Amino acid sequence: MDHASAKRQLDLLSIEVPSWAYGNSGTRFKVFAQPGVPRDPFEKVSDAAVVARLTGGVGSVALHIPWDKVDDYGKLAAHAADEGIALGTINSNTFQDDDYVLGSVCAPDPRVRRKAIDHLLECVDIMDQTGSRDLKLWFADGTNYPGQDDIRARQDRLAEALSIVYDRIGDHQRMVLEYKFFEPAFYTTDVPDWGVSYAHCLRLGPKAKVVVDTGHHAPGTNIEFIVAFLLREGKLGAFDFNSRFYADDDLIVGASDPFQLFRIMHEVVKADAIDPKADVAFVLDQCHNIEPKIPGQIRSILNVQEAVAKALLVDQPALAAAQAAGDVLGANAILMDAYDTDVRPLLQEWRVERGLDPRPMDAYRASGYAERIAAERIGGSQAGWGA
Ligand code: PSV
Ligand code: MN
Repeated sequence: MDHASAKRQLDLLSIEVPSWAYGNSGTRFKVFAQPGVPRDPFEKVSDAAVVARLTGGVGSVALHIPWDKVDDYGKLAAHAADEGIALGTINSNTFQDDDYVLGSVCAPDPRVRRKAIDHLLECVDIMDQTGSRDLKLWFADGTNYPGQDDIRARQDRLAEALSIVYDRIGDHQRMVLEYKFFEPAFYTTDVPDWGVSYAHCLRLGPKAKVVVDTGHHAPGTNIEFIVAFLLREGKLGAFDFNSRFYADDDLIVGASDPFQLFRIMHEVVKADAIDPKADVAFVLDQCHNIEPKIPGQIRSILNVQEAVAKALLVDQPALAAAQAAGDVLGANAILMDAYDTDVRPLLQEWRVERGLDPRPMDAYRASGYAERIAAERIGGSQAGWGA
């Protein structure tokens, strides 16, 4: 694709940032506090909007319920609109209550299952107020020991809960079902892989789609294959972008394996799915435990934009011709030529043409925003993972 067309595609790319990336976070060993961290969802939205304004690549911010519960969602949506950002996906939380020790929608106790379903329905009520399209479902459900529970019965319970929620969502809304192969359960996980998510979504209907969280696979999994397959089936609803070295590390997307991110985005570009019309949500799902949060988010957006720009530069007709001719090395070289291109000048040009600073990270440093929030956000309690 030529540079002018690539820039037009970059205009279309809208990434969603997670509210929880701006709060304090850590591992199970320690949560580290940082100065200036938001104390409520309004301040999280303001920080997300800074990332949006500087990068030109962010359209919305995902909320997590109950972490982002507010009395008046209309007020939060108005605040977001004032800041130039929309409220996006509502992430449900069926993993942080003592009742969920044996699972949520798959738990053996019907009372616990009902409680989890009620939470999901409450999330749909919130979506109605925020104008959100997507309900994100990630279940920490599973078992730790062989024989602990009936694997098949748990699938029945899952299917029942999903269909109750599916019946409640509006025609313009969707359920997106995320999979993860282990953790916190270590023997069986009830939605461990894309196949299980896909099978449930297929049965539910067109408003149910699969979420590919890039950190939720076993080492060596070919994620771009999964992406290509789901795109072909029209069942890829969303990405949760992050990167991993070991497990669900939630590190900055593209930090551990930028080539993998490029390969994934190549499949997205080939399916013409950068365009919001394709209804694939590009969401970050990350935490910034040791690095400053807003710059961490800016870096993440730049990484996605760079991967997309490289994917847009793949010479598709030449690639198709080489593939048809069985030219193994020729086809591979065409892909690698695009990956090896330094797209930073192209992205700088793109920003300047859109009235943005060509270097968002420098612009953030120069803005004084970090110093301002550190001075202003005194008192109250800082938002943190799980609060
Ligand atoms: C689970 O690991 C997950 O990826 C889900 O998307 C959650 O919503 C998110 O992390 C935050 O807990
Ligand atoms: Mn996720």
